[in-house]
Amino acid sequence: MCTVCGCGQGTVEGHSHEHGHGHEHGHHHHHGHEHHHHHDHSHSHDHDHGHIHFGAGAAGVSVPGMSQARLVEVETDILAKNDLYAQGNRRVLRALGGYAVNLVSSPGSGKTTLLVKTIEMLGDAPLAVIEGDQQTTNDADRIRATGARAIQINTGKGCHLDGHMVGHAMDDLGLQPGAFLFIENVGNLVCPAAFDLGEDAKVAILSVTEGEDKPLKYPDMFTAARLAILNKVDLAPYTDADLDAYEANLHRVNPEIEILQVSARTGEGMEAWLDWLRRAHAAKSLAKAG
Ligand SMILES: Nc1nc2c(ncn2[C@@H]2O[C@H](COP(=O)(O)OP(=O)(O)O)[C@@H](O)[C@H]2O)c(=O)[nH]1
Ligand SMILES: [Mg+2]
Repeated sequence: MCTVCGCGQGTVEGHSHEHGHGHEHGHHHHHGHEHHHHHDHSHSHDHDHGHIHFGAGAAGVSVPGMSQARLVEVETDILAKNDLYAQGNRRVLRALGGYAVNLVSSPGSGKTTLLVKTIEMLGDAPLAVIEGDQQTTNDADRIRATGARAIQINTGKGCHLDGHMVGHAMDDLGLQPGAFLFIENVGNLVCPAAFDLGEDAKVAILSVTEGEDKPLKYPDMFTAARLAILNKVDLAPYTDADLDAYEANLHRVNPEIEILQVSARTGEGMEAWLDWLRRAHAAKSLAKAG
């Protein structure tokens, strides 16, 4: 179990991923404390539950048999290891002249739809995609249908991608020089905020039906993001969505955040997003040269 966010992820080593050459290659190690746990409702089968309570201790979670001090130690260790992997990924990307975007959002806000449209609009530009989901290869299949290279990472019980998983996927993808790397994180506005993957920018997608208060409720994510894409603006006229309130709340939690209003469905705002991407990539290349 991951004590940073309380998810079922083993450690930074615990994951399975699919290689580019097609086979599923699981290396799942169970660490941590799992035990049989009886509920007052009955299950038709007997199974293990990770027993995690979010609590008020220093670690923010409580795990039976582990002191708060020990938990903080374990969390720090997990994040320190993750940061080493992330730094390695960043070095590889810099050497290649690549640019990586970590797309974060709640499930269904339009990450895959936006990526498909982005890939179509980028035309011949070299790019590759890493897809993160707990289960299925649906999203990687959607990306591969465009002709782009994509690797699916299934995190099982895990709720976020980590630097180690992304490093393996980058090896398998064989990134081309100057490529864009798009990483679609597991749909979740909480845990992906804590894990650096070595990306150049986190881009948070928020769709107009999710509620104007979401930036205030999940400030870590919107603080970590450099750009927020307010997606599904085509639906705004049919709902009571207040786009100004979305923007005001985003700026309240992160005064620096850039915001683009987009519809991945109609294409509205997509040129502005493509401009943002190209400018960010060019700025990184200039900084490297200078
Ligand atoms: N109306 C509308 N629907 C969208 C838009 N973007 C995505 N969707 C739909 O929202 C649903 C979830 O999209 P998906 O890309 O799978 O979201 P993800 O879970 O964040 O990857 C799908 O039915 C999409 O067709 C948009 O801009 N406008
Ligand atoms: Mg998706």
